[in-house]
Amino acid sequence: MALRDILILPDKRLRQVSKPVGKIDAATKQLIEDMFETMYAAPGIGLAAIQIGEPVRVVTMDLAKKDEPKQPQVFINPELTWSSEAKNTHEEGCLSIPEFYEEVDRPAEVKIKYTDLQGEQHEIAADGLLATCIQHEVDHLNGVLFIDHISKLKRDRVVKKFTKQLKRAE
Ligand code: GNR
Ligand code: NI
Repeated sequence: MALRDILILPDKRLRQVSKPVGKIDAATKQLIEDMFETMYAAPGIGLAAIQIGEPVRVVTMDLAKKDEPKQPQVFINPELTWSSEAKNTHEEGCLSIPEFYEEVDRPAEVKIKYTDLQGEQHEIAADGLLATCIQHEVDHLNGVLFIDHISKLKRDRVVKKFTKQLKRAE
């Protein structure tokens, strides 16, 4: 297991389109372990592999509340196969954009096709927080960040702030 660094805005790697996973081999399983360790430590409820610099289509998630047992979930090559017309607004945050939160409108319900750790395919329906989170993560796999769904004014402001922070740290 290894705790990995999380890429932070405006890191260009966050804009890469991640590649599908072929075989689920030892390296994939190691990556997934690292992702869980990094996600739980942050802490976050979801993580896309590109957030630790690995441009492959793997997502980890755990939506359990603090007082509940862990519910680790892995989505390999997740695809949205359907999304509802009806929208839902949810306040989102992102481990790659620390301490910035904004309301985002997304389809309220989606269907997701994905492969599990055993290589089995599934298709599930999602609403509520799962629908929000899986859309946020599939966006990461496509190089899209939640700030791309907010107003240009707010987006430009947050990108500028993080760009300044990076320059100060250099
Ligand atoms: O930890 C996270 N919380 C969160 C809250 C609302 C909507 C999406 C998320 S995902 C985020 C972790 C993250 O950055 N995943 O990519
Ligand atoms: Ni994110």
